[in-house]
Amino acid sequence: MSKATKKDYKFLKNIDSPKDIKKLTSDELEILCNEVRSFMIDNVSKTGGHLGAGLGVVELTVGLHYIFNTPKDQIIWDVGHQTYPHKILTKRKNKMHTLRQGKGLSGFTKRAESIYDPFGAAHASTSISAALGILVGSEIRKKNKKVVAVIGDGAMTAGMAYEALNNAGAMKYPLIVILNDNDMSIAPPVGAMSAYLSKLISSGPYRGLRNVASQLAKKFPKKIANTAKKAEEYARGFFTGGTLFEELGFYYIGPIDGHNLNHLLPILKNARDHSKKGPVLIHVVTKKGNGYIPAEKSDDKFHGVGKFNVLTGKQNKSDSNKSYTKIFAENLIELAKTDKKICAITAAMPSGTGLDYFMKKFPSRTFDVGIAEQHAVTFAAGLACEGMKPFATIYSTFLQRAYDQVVHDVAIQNLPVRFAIDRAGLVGADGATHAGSFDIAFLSNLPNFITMAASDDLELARMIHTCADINHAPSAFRYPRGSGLGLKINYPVKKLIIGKGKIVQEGNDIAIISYGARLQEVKLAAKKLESYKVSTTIADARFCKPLDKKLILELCKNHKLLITIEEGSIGGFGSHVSNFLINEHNTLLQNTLIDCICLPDKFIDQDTPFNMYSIANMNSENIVTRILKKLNIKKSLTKV
Ligand SMILES: Cc1ncc(C[n+]2csc(CCOP(=O)(O)OP(=O)(O)O)c2C)c(N)n1
Repeated sequence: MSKATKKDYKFLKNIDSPKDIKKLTSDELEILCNEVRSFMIDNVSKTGGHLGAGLGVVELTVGLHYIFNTPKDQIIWDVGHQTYPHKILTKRKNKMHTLRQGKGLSGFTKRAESIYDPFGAAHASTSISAALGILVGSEIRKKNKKVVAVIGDGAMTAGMAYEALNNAGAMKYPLIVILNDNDMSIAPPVGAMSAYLSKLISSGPYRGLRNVASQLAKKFPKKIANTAKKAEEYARGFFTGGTLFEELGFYYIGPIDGHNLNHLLPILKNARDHSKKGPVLIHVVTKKGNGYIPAEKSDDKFHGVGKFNVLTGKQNKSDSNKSYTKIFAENLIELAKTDKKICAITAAMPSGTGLDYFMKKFPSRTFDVGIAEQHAVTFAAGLACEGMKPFATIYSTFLQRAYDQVVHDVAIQNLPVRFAIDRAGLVGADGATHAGSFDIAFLSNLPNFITMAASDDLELARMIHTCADINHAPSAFRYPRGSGLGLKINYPVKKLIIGKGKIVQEGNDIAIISYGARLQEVKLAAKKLESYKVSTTIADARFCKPLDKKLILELCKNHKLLITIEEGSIGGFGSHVSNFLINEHNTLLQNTLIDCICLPDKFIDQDTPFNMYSIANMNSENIVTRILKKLNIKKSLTKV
């Protein structure tokens, strides 16, 4: 339970923007923190969203807005999933009930949403780079602002964070980096960095007010620095603190209890006032889910939740079909039972990708590499060199980050890495940053690659089993977020013939060839078209590469309209089909119209997946309208 009494928002009700926070006394700030927590829990219980991370940074958020002069001074939050308290305190309190919904507040930071969000995020580990760029730009243009990056210990596992630290340490600008160390990513964090941070924390008690002056001695003008030096030496001898960051050129301060405003405020103030000589890293220790017992007690600290009961913390579960993610995990487990070469890689997403199940069965063949998609892909390439059968299991949106590794380390060397691409297509509440829009285009254009998209549960199972046997080339299969159709999967699963699609239904007038999970909407559209006496052939392409040229040719020859559809951007399946027809069978196009339905050339904000596909004009109703228009048939409101 939250510490503040429900609805008793004595101070929060008067807070519109950070300038209102500055009027409060330190005791009142403490109460405000409890109210923010309570308000956030109430809101997220109705909207769902990322709760644990925000609960962990309430004091830090209040402290930052109390000490710094936002929005002139800028706070760059990494990932942005922990910014609900920040949103509440920066003029968005009254919109929190719209969080992650259509036309509502984004679940992450977003420049277009608020002047208090100077940099948009959602993918991890960008904050230090962005903050450094903003600070350098601001110094060159003499804007005289303070810039603070707040990055989690999970996000600190990504290479990009080190590239930024390395650069910032050498540049000597007064960047302030706050490392929010809650010893959690979505799952417990992995790797040597995590162990290093634990060592820093266990090497001494938290530093509080008493050590602040000594900690910042180097930053003070010379006279004061001399006086403070003794204390500083004592402090440094006593604590082992921060060698790695110091070597990178940062002044390390910490570890500090991130829930104790009495410690936080003076340290933030000193960093603000005395950071002229170079970058500072403040190591703050917090507890993910802090102040809400169900979150604190749960394994994932309520990282991401659906709607829930505030009193019990119990989440509303809909009894829907098995998710695609689970189907993937079960099939990979089935394969790995008999094939010891099969192994799986995740970049800090064991539960999101279903590899937590795989890990339980095959711990020595599961690799959580941290938030490190680039490394994940090249690591998988290395495993493939040794005859292993790696399944690099990465959300479509996060695979974007590893594109050079996909091209240079996998495709050019023709290494049989299998890419299991979860969250393909539009994903709903996480919005544009998490949409899996581009992988069809950016993988299918690569020589050597074999690419597939699953239209249902069974097809996904067949693709996993097919991929396990592709030892001569890189391969990829994509599948959407959410539940499958509840189809029964019998083992052994029949494998697919590479490059062969299938006819789902035969018709005479038009043909729709679907690549991936839009197939269900296509079937609905074909049903609706019957009432207009339009008879539809439906094909499931299964493969974008290699294309089933024979099937495409047949469909083209025998129908007056051939439509492709896919849950991805231009440059994907439709482009491959049209290229093939234009380049190799141009004359056929005199008799057959070609139309390619794909995601529009714009980023679609968060909404329900259905509404997002409506905006993209890709639901059955939209497909019908588009086809009737092509056929010059007037659409009647009563018929559809
Ligand atoms: C490039 C990338 N990969 C994966 C994710 C998914 N993801 C979102 S939050 C998160 C954990 C972040 O951990 P940390 O930075 O410690 O923040 P915390 O949630 O613990 O506050 C992950 C892996 C992401 N946002 N971006």
